[in-house]
Amino acid sequence: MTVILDEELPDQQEYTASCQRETPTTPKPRQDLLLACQDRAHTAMACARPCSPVTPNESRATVPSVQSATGQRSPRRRRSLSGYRCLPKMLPVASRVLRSASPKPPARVLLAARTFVSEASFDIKKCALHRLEEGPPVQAVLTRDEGLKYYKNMQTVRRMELKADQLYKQKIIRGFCHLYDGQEACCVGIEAAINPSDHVITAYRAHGFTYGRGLSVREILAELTGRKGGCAKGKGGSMHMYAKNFYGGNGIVGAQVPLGAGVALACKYSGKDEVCFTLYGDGAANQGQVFETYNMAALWKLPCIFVCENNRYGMGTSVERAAASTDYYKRGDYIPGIRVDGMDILCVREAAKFAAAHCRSGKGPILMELQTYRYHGHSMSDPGISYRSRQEVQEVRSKSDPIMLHKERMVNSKLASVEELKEIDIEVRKEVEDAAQFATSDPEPPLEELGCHIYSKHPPFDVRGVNQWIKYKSVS
Ligand SMILES: Cc1ncc(C[n+]2csc(CCOP(=O)(O)OP(=O)(O)O)c2C)c(N)n1
Ligand SMILES: [Mg+2]
Repeated sequence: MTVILDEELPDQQEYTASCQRETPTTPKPRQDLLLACQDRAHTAMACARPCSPVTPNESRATVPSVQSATGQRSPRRRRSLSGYRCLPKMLPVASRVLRSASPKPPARVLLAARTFVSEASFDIKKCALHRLEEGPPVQAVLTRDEGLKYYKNMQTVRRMELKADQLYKQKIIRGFCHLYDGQEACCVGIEAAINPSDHVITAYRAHGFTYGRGLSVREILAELTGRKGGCAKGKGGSMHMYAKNFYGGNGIVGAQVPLGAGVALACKYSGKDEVCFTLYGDGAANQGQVFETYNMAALWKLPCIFVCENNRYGMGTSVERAAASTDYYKRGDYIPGIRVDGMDILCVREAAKFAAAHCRSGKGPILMELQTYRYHGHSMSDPGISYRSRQEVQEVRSKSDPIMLHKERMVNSKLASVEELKEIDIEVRKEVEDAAQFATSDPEPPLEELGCHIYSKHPPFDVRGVNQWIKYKSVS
């Protein structure tokens, strides 16, 4: 299997980035010479990439266009000269390549074949089962479009979290902040399996699900920086983000579990074919209220999917030190359960589909344990290496990173090319940069609004102890 590292081909990245910059003052060199150089440089780079399938005998005129994740033709790849504003910058690179490459007639030059399969089937890890005869399938079909979408979504969550880390260290984000990097396959995989009309509730590690439920990076980062363009108007922060059919973002460990069962009760009561994914951590799994909720959900056959995101630690305590049984998928006792590889997006997707179908068929609740890992410490105040070693984190990153695994799958099965995924990376970085720009320049919510939005339907009112805000007028 070919291993693709996250930061592979920095030269290609630099090249593409430089293509986006204008150099209006540099005189334009001869166009015919530039095109020739450009082709050789492209060719050399394509040949150097270990995972690009290559086809002989393709000349410049027959190079197929690269499609972006949205299926649109990438303007940077167009053959017109307007797409090559960077050519003056490319000249030194191209001439180095020309000097080193043996002169070959264009017809014999190798170029990356940009033909992809439209779907591929993969063997996935079998889930361990509890009180179930049959579990999720052990094969999953992935279409090219789905694969590109999952890649982009996971990469967006990863980059957004890394940006949040940076803004926190710059003291632009303050207060609580729990990052989700490492766990991306869980939120993107579940979202891939359910309908927008289904429901999700989670704990405070909520940024990934907020994005998955349809909010933009801009709204999430602006919420983290406490600005009025944030998804809770800058008043909620990291732990209190909401979207349509997404109920947060809850700071009290385990408290969202009974709320999730309540949402599932509403689904059943209103007779809609909807389900509620109720997420909690391995730490929360030891709480009494979780077991009370299991009881009611099973008794009333609620369409509730209990999802325990087992990331191996509750704050600084490992699961072995905290739980008498770490078989979280069995801890609903009379509730059927599945243990799922939470680092593999296809496993998560298939398991979530299976669990949702179980609930929709009226069989009552089901429990899903997702075995995952968080790269960051518990929160921004935890460096995350006093109770676990750097090597442990490194090992998970290098062997089972969800984005890397998905990328390998896509490339090795010819669902996508390395270059194309790189383009998505660039798009994502830009989106996150723009969002950060917004999140640091948008004004804070006006002071006179601080008493609003405490209840959804009531006008602002004096809150005992905080009504001093009312008399201030905002100047921003
Ligand atoms: C009722 C309650 N007790 C304690 C805390 C402090 N606390 C915050 S997070 C946490 C650990 C939870 O770990 P886990 O459920 O595994 O979630 P993870 O952070 O790993 O996502 C604790 C004890 C709290 N917020 N609420
Ligand atoms: Mg945990």
